[in-house]
Amino acid sequence: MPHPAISFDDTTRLLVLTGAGISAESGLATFRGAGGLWEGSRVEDVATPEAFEANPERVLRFYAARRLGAGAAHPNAAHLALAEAEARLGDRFLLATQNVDGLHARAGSRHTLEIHGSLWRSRCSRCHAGPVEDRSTEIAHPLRACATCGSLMRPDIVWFGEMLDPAHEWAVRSFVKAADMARARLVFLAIGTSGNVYPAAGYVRYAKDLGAETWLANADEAANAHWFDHIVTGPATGVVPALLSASGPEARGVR
Ligand code: BV8
Repeated sequence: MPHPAISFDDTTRLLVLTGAGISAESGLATFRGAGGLWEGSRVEDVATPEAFEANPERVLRFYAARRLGAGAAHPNAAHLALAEAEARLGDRFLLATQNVDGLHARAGSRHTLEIHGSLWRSRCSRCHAGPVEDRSTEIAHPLRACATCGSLMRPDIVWFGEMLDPAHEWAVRSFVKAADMARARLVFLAIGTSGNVYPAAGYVRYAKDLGAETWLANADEAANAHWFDHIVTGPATGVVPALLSASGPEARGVR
């Protein structure tokens, strides 16, 4: 059975939230579920500021290993479909990703909110100098000192218990509010996320409360599934290009 397509008109706005599942077919592990990252490492040991304080080398090795994997991965058809939808919709499109792998940018997405940060940047754990680009995959000796104050550098990643960048939160909420004020049709599409991690898992409710039509494209159930009007179950590379196929003529050939 063919996957459904979201209908678009000239005023439809699209807010997309992606999670680890969109990168699964690029070969990157998700967090929860069989073979997930949290099976190999406990969140408390590698993805909290306390973990970094207690054992920075273990945390830095975890992220160096993820850079190795992400560096060898390539964007897939779902990443590419989102980049093409952005090119077609322009400022009627906004992508917020929980992923830190950088695959959306490599697929051509230009205006992506990396709400949980990026594997490819590090910042000082004390003086907040940076962030600086970090492509190090050095597992054996992962410690790096800040060039400004000499303290340890840490991944530019939002760990559990840390606030997201207020500018990102503002951008998501403003996009939804602007659609509501303009009485424009807003579609909220979540892709490859289990809906467990807040505040990202709450964006669908915020959008729905302001009138959005909500879609979930996921391989299986999500914890916040009850907020979605439409649930399309399947692999992102099969589902997402079909869902976005009516978002407009090919960007390259737009008349
Ligand atoms: C914060 C680091 C203030 C980067 C991550 C209520 C409100 C606010 C906060 C909280 C709250 N309740 C609890 C909290 C605290 C906490 C939280 O949400 N805890 C959860 C576990 C209950 N939130 C925070 O701490 C946030 N900070 O709000 O600060 C505060 C602080 C304390 C207390 C109150 C307020 C910070 C959250 C960010 C944490 N950092 N990662 C990294 O290492 O990557 S989160 C981590 O989970 C990743 O970023 C990941 O992206 C994210 C979400 O996971 P998913 O992407 O959904 O991945 P998952 O594996 O779970 O699911 C993948 C899905 O894909 C599956 O459903 C699967 O079926 C599907 N799939 C698989 N293959 C495919 C597929 N789908 C399609 N195609 C396929 N091929």
